[in-house]
Amino acid sequence: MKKLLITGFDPFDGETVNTSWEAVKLLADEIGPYRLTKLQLPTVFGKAADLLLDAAKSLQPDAILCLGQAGGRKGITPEVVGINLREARIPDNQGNQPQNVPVVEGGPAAYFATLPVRAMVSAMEAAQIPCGLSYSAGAFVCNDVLYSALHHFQGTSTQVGFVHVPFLPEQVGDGVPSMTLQDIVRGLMLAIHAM
Ligand code: PCA
Repeated sequence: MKKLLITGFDPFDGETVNTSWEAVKLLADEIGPYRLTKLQLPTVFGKAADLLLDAAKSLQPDAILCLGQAGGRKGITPEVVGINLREARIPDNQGNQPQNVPVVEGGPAAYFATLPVRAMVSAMEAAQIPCGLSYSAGAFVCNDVLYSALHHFQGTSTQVGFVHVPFLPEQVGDGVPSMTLQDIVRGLMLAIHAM
């Protein structure tokens, strides 16, 4: 079987859960051609990417799919691009709040995700799961991890991608979009099948 390293984040910004990790925990251990290795990452600049790359070094995965929570989004959104920028609106879980600094000193401005993001969206659309491509993963810890992994695996056969998922219904008040954990997990399974 192929090896998929799949990650979610710990709660941040005063939340008690992070949708991304709740979803990872519920995914089957085998999906399509992949055997999954699950890893929780801390919402901390630099540290999250270091832990991911350490895990990848020992696992040697065929693909890396990182998940993060993007409160306010209406659907499951594969990210098209990671940018070489750290710019935080809120502190991370260790109090870091960088402004206008690169993820990788001297690195290119951006990398495109190397997982088939369009096929992943098509598979979810066909099942009427709310979803869509996203052209910005922000400049917080999620983007940090995406850019770092794309930089590290550029030119190798390891495919890298990032998917943001919405809040759960229990995390939001009126007017803020959310998705049930069941729908998020169903969508992610379809997206992984399409990889
Ligand atoms: N979402 C944040 C970091 C951790 C998470 O789940 C982000 O979008 O950068």
